[in-house]
Amino acid sequence: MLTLVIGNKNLSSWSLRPWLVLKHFGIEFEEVKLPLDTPAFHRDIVKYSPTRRVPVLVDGAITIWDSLAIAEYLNEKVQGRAWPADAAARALARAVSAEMHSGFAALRTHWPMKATGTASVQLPPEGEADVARVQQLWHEIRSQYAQRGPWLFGEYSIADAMYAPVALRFRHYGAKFSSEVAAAYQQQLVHDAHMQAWIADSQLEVDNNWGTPA
Ligand SMILES: N[C@@H](CCC(=O)N[C@@H](CS)C(=O)NCC(=O)O)C(=O)O
Repeated sequence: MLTLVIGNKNLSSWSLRPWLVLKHFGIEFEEVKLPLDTPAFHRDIVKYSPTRRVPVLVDGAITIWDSLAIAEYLNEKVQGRAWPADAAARALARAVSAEMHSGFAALRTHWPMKATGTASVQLPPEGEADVARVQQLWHEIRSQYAQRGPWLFGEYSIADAMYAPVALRFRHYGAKFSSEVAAAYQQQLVHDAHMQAWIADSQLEVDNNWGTPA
């Protein structure tokens, strides 16, 4: 049995990614949730992760930290089905996933993920540039792959999980869309049943003050 250690569902964008990959590919797992920025987190994370960060996946004697490394490990568990089947789409899916993993610093800093609620926060120019780049990328790829299905490359892939937290950021901060195609894809990510379950759990955390130090 796999164990995925995650942070608060309302806050932990990196945790959401592998959680969605597990759900979308029907891989059974046990979820362990630690409250970020609390003494309990620092006490318990050392039992699981050498980096003291979430997410971390434990599969028997194997420990995998970092969301993209976990996604790649899960891809092997499903015989490569978590990336697009054709080589050109797969190469592009890997490129945009890596771009998400190592980029968009201004967007991530100024619009931290919140799975619930709304807020109005003005982005600096570099944050606006990140928003524009995400929307351009979504517009171009969705326009190319629309006939294959509703996800970024048609069928669900790791690329969709990598961009899922951005869909929640756009929702929370009320991002304006420059493209209807990009706006429709954001709705696809938000209204996904697994995403809705994550959002419902996030709302329970907020309602119960879960993870807030006493
Ligand atoms: N590159 C890492 C980032 C992981 C990360 O920054 N996790 C944050 C929460 S979303 C964390 O564990 N923070 C706790 C801390 O730094 O004490 C990944 O992709 O998994």
